[in-house]
Amino acid sequence: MGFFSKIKEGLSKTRDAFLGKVESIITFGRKIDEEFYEELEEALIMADVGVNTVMEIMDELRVEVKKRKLSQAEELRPVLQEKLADLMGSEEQEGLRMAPNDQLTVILFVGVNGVGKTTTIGKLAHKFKSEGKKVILAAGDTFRAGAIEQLEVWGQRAGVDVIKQSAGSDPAAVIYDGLAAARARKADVLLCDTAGRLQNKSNLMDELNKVYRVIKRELPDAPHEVLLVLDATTGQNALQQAKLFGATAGVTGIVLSKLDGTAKGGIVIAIRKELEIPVKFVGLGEKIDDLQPFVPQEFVAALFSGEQEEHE
Ligand SMILES: Nc1nc2c(ncn2[C@@H]2O[C@H](COP(=O)(O)OP(=O)(O)O)[C@@H](O)[C@H]2O)c(=O)[nH]1
Ligand SMILES: [Mg+2]
Repeated sequence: MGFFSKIKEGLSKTRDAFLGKVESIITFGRKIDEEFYEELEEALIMADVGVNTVMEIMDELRVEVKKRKLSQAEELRPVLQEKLADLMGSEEQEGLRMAPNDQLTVILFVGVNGVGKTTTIGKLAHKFKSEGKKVILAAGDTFRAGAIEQLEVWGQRAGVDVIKQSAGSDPAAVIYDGLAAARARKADVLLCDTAGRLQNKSNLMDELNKVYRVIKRELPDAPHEVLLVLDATTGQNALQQAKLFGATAGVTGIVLSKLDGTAKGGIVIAIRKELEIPVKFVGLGEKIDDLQPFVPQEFVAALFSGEQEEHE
């Protein structure tokens, strides 16, 4: 399945809610008036596009309506799509920063409990492996019961090695071991799992800082990416987490997981608009190939693509 059909399928809940609502407001023969604007605004807010972003879109829509002398609601549909697309920026998908010249690339995963870090690592390991890369996973979540075993299951699925220590050991020591193994075995990519807990617990941030410093000390150019995993089903809360982690953990990119499980997929738009951090991947399910690079323009296109094209 190509990116577009995959993301369309993964976005079906958001699309149904969003498009369904938009379609019910933008009806044939309806005039653009205050009541119309209010309903549209509400529909966007319900999809978790974010209040600030919605306000901005609404202002721009009003300007366009005046400029283009529109009076019919249905004329606004392409304008809305255009505005959302503008908002997402025109640049292509931002790939991962990889080490040059076949050197080791180190990627650190951070995020609160249950957002999908370990699952994303498993999916990404599979992706790299199928590109012919040698991948090693480091079981840096030594805190949560069963976390190491869970990563090992993903390692088996993806067919890659997992470096671990016993539960409760120092995460920084595990990552150190991971780096040593990755170098000794001439791996291309090291994916480092970490514990979650709550984002406001300062010991978690201290722990992440220590892990970060150990990586930097061993390999000054690493970590090449610090990916913050956010759970799309938590809507605006995900945005708060992003602000917190972004400020303290040196996050370079976002993975938005569980887009398939929510009608609040508009959160991608809010994240993109309100943060400087690019969304690099979206999680669209629990299976090993349910991770897709995030392409902003295709996201908007998928959001607006109707049912009739579903089975082409
Ligand atoms: N539907 C869906 N479930 C996901 C996705 N990513 C992760 N999950 C599920 O979310 C739960 C928590 O994931 P996990 O990787 O253990 O989170 P962690 O605590 O951050 O490592 C698991 O049940 C995963 O199967 C996704 O993209 N879609
Ligand atoms: Mg985990």
